[in-house]
Amino acid sequence: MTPETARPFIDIHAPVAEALASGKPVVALESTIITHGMPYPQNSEMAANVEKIIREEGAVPATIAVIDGRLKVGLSDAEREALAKTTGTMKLSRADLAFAVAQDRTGGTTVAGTMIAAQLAGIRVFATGGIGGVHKGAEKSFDISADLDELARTPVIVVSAGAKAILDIEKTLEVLETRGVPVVAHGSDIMPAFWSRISPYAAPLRLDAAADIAAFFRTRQALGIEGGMLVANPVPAADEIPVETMAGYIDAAQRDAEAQGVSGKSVTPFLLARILELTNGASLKTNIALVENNARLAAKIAKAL
Ligand code: PSU
Ligand code: MN
Repeated sequence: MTPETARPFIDIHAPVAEALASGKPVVALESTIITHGMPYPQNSEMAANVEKIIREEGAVPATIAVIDGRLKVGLSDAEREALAKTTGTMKLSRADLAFAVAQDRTGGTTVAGTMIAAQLAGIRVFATGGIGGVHKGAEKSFDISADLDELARTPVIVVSAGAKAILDIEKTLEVLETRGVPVVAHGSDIMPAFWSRISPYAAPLRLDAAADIAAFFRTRQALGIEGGMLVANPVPAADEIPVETMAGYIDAAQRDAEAQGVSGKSVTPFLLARILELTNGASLKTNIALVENNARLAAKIAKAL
């Protein structure tokens, strides 16, 4: 599965290699959420828990990261824990994944970076929290996440809770449509908004069963239609923060980012950290709950595939 030229740079963790060889379901997990998305020790607890949930569902987790220049597909507990504690790591997307490998650096992989690694390893399902997308004010800043282009080109199913509500969800949906990325809401007619179960926007497509999502993906591949697919899985009702409550915090965080001149790769981590402060940690609790919820669904899709 892995291209010959890529092999010297990739370490596939033994349980993941074994699962792939014997056709068992594998779910990829990103690591920017560990290195840039949550503080220690919650990042470490979340990462361990999500792996546990995937195993409980009968699939094998593969947390992906670059450690000292090695592209790791699946981490040992010790490696995952060390990564969660390491500060000053890179945030690796399509543009800089190979830079980190060539320069022996360490970094968390974004949705785009993780999709590339998953594809290289032959993993077709990936669970995360929220994808990057079109930022509010993108008509001025041009800040559009590389995650969207990756979804358009790399054949991996990404299970998310939608686009982070710090983004312009409407424009994000427009770009996904233009680039031919199917957006499938799981069990809902409405596009979720990460911390909240609903956004003001209709979901482009809806499927209720993991098996149907797997069948849709297989059909797409059979028809020779390239690229990935975004599954938007609403956060469980018990864990959600209502849209109206989040709106004020998001606006405040946005204003702080502008006032402090935050730009580029730092925007998403800055907003997440600021919202965590503003909500007194409630946003983090919801973030963890939705990632766990996505891991569960991703494992079911991987099994159905
Ligand atoms: N979801 C989270 N926390 C995060 C991210 C997603 O709950 O930190 C990360 C993902 O790795 C995503 C990245 O790919 O943020 C998007 O960053 P940017 O907007 O710079 O492309
Ligand atoms: Mn960006």
